[in-house]
Amino acid sequence: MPLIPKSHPRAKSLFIREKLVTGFDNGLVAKEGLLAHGRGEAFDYLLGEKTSNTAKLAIKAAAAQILLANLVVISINGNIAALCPKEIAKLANTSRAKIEVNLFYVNEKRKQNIIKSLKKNCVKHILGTNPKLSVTLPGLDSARRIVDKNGIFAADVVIVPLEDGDRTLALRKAGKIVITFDLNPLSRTSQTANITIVDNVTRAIDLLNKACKKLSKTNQKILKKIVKDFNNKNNLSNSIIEIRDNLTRRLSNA
Ligand code: PTJ
Repeated sequence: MPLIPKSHPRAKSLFIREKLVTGFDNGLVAKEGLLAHGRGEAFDYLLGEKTSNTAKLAIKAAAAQILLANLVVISINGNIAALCPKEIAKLANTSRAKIEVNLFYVNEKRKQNIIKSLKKNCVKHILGTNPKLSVTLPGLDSARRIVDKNGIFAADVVIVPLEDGDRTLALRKAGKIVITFDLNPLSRTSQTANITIVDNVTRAIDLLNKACKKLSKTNQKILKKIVKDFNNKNNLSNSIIEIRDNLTRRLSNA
């Protein structure tokens, strides 16, 4: 008998949780990553565990921004490596993005496990692995400050799923355009990024891939208009309103 029956009313959420636990057992995820996932789950619950129209707007803006970029880098941490390595490989292909491993709870063994796992999932070229190419991102004290000279340091657009607020601010100060996936619309990362996709990365990443494909033939003028028309602050407010409305519905159903 499987531990989580498919018929369980919360099976989807429990399967995602299992990916994190397996990632932890395989040495990809930090202990703290399990806690970070729990916080995400709580917000996902409040958001109704579905991709909202607000998130879809952010996904479209993110795709346009990615297609307009000179150099896109996707920053990989333990949670992302455990949750969606195949989808990350696909996004790197469709958007010509580079992939860089960058950990908050820095640990060389875990980094090597993540690199191995990414390679198994068809990621060919991984940055953040050659100490000779390490440079420091100014204005940051955490281990995330060490970045690759040819990767995050050189990028004009950086995708930072499940990120801590300090680096988002440092990246913005360094003139980068920051795209994030964060289920918590109140987090510092959400509030500081240029484009915040308030959705579970496990749902939104495929939608971002599809949006990149769909817009790939769109001319630059239209892509620029999509980005210009997107307002992150308004979008975040709408995500908070969605949570409020979900709670209000619960109250009236009680
Ligand atoms: O592997 P490391 O060492 O780089 O560490 C990675 C973690 C995630 C532990 C580290 O970056 C961290 O501590 O992150 P925070 O500050 O806890 O922020 C993570 C954010 O991601 C929180 O706002 C969560 O709500 C959100 N989150 C968690 N799971 C998901 C998520 N957002 C989207 N999809 C998820 N599945």
